[in-house]
Amino acid sequence: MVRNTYTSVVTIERYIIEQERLHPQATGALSGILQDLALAAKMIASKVRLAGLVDVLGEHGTENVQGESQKKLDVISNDIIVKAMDHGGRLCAMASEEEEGIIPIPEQFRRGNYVLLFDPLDGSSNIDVNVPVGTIFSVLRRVTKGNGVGTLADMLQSGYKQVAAGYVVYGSSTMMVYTTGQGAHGFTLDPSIGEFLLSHPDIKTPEQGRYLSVNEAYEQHWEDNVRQLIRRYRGMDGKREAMNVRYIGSLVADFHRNLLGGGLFAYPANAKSPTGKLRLLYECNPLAFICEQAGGLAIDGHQRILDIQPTHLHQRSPYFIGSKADVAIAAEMLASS
Ligand code: P6P
Repeated sequence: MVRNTYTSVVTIERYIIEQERLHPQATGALSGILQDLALAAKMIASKVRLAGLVDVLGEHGTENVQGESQKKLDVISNDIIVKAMDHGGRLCAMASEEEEGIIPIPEQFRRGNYVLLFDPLDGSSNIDVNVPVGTIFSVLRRVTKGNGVGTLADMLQSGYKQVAAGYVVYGSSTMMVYTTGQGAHGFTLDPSIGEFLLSHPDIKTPEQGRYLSVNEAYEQHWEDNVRQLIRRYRGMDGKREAMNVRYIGSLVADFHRNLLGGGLFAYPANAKSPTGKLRLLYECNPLAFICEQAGGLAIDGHQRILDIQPTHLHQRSPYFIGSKADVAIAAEMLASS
């Protein structure tokens, strides 16, 4: 555990190296992946910051695999990450919310022993109205032998197998939060020098929180026990005090606020999305890793998110994530379903 013993400025690059030193057997490949992701985050931040000024808004005219119309920034962010990550020699494949299949590492580049899964710009439908959006990433060690291109088997691993995970929130400031299993650490971008600086070492989320983030417009489409659960969080059954509802419709922004302030984000299954809306591999798993490292918990209503054995690259999952005591109520009240 690297304590923030520094009173001076610590850049993300330096912190990553210091964490690497905790593992004498480390080759530096994972550090390289994280440093390249920090570069990609700075590049995306520069685009997002100008979204209102440059004619980047509006439909790109293509649709992604989810059948959603793509904002140009979705495509640009996806391309930025692919181009920042494909030649470092540490990855054998990537997967993105914006692309149907596996993204191979081009033949001309060396391949490594990791795979990267990411949502390049989650919540992008909010860009036009200047609501914070985010990038989410997950890193796994390849499980297939040899040094060929990574395969689906390398991607379809349970979340507890992640070796690193993180997110970037492009909000009032740009922050990158990551974990390699030694705590969750937050870095704030100082755009005047183009550096992510350590601002939130070893984040711990409150045991019980004040914020409830859920889209209650779906109440009529929830199972009855979910309806009862949300009533409990809202203090309507007299069993606990009411939580403050905060829902901005941008997963990374809602998650980040609750991680720091305490609370619960819920995207239950509903009649329209019978397996939930959020994507297991590159949304639910990485944020669950971060949340557990900060002392929180993430479940699908029946089991720990990180224990789910994936079967499809873009599979969805019901999602309850946040302060441990708040998620425990969900585990208890949904277990019977
Ligand atoms: P709803 C954005 O489209 C997103 O994927 C997440 O960022 C966000 O939490 C969720 O969907 C919002 O979904 O159905 O409440 O609009």
